[in-house]
Amino acid sequence: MALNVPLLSELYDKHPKPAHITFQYGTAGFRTLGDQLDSVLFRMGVLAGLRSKKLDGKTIGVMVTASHNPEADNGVKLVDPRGEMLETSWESHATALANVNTATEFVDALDAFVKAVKIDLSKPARVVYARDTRPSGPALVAALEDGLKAIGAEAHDEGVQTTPILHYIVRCLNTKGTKDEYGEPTPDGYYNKLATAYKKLVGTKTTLQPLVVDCANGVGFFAIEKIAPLLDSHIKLVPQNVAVDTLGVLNHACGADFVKTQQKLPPSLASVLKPGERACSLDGDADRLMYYYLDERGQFHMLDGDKIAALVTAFISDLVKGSGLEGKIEVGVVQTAYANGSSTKYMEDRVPVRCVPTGVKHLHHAAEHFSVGVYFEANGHGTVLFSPSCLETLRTHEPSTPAHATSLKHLLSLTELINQAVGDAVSDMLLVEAVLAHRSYSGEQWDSLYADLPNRLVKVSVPNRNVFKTEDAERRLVSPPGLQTKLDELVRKYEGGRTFVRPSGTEDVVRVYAEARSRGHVDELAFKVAGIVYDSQNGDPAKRPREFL
Ligand code: NG1
Ligand code: ZN
Repeated sequence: MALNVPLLSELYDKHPKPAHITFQYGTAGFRTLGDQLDSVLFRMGVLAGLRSKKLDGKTIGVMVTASHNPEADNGVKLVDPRGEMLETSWESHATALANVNTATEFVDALDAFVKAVKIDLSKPARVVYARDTRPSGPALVAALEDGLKAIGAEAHDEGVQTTPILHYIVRCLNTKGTKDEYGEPTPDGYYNKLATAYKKLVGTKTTLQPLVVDCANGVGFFAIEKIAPLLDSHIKLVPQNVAVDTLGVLNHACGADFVKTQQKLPPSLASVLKPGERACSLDGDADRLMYYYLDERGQFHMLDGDKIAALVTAFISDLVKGSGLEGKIEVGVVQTAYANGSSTKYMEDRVPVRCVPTGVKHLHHAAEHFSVGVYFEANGHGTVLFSPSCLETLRTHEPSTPAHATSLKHLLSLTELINQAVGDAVSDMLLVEAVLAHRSYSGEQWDSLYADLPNRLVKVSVPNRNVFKTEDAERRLVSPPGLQTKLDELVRKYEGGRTFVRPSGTEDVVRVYAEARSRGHVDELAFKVAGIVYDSQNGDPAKRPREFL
């Protein structure tokens, strides 16, 4: 069977590539202004079909979202059969296809690709897709559908869904009828699975105070609306920032990224949250989660991905001990260089900890090496993975005391509650709430597990961020030459100082991270480093950002 060249060419011409743009499949797929992505979506439809054919007709997912980015942005990423990110080796194929300039080039590139990776075109292609609430979504989905048609894929539209629900559905579809069956492949299947597991886990524990949930004016609101009634009286969710139909408000002055980067309360919650109360923020596609609370004096305190990881790791470790499985199940933690130094210390005192480069796929793969692998990025994206052998142990273990049996039962509920495919704000929120209920912790008690070192993240615009190359899980620069030595000299002057510089995988900037013992020091350190980075690229002194001086 051959490619349908006339159809591919005809539909290709409906989705011309804007001139002078080079697209790149980065850590979160393609991401840029929504109105520039039409050609990319068409091509990703074709590629998703080919990926499915290559994997013998397994269902591939396509998610149209730009997550926490501004509303005008959009993006697309492919989801592999077990609900994980697209295999790395295909990222460069995606980039290559996105950048060809004519129908002939496109068909030739497809032809060469089909031969090179040995795709049997007679195999079926199955693709399921969804989008977030961005206004550019429907048109981009139409372009995607043309791509799916051009490659002859059987396509299924899940409409507007959170990113984690799409990943969940992909995993369910591909495991249906196998021993790894993951659940009913529908959004309702997802809500029921999570709600049932949550209720089992909290049982008769005292109900916590209502939880304010900032939905970032995005798709997360739909998920909260759907799951809230299924939780009965176990927890009351109070959704805020729910204006999904209002233009211009998605992720604006709200949401997980706002809280993490601004380290403050979304202004819209100022009149909602009272001293002593906790709240959380989702991002625009509901795969990131940030918690926070106001102390008795009304002061804001943030509980980020690192704090979530610490809370969950300690809880799971205790359950493993409590069920008599210590030594048989190893709990480990995976972080990136952005993890707060205090969190790393807290974890290292309890469990093995690994540091990997930024990007969910790195964290996910490293976490798979533990029986229970907890991974969270400081920005609130993360989950907990249970290895197949751990699941087997949990299912077959014979508890020797009633206390062992209770802990075992809780561990089994956790394997149902926690999304095994990808970081999931709704699942993680219920996980946190369950642990808080078990521990009888307030936000303040949770926060006191360790004290964050003051930290600062700064962006620097440079002409070409690709000249920045790193090693040691991005903690050190190897290029431009000599720059790391300058940073080493500088950081030595700050007590508890740590800094690193890396090119962003999702924005055209270089990121500078710094931490130190005091707020004043960390700001000074971060801006000095940013200045050094800017100057190293012969940045125009007249345009040097004032704060870098
Ligand atoms: P980049 O732009 O590569 O720093 C950002 C986040 C990552 C990850 C990706 C994907 C930070 C500092 N970086 O990556 O952790 O979440 O986006 O969305 O938060
Ligand atoms: Zn997101």
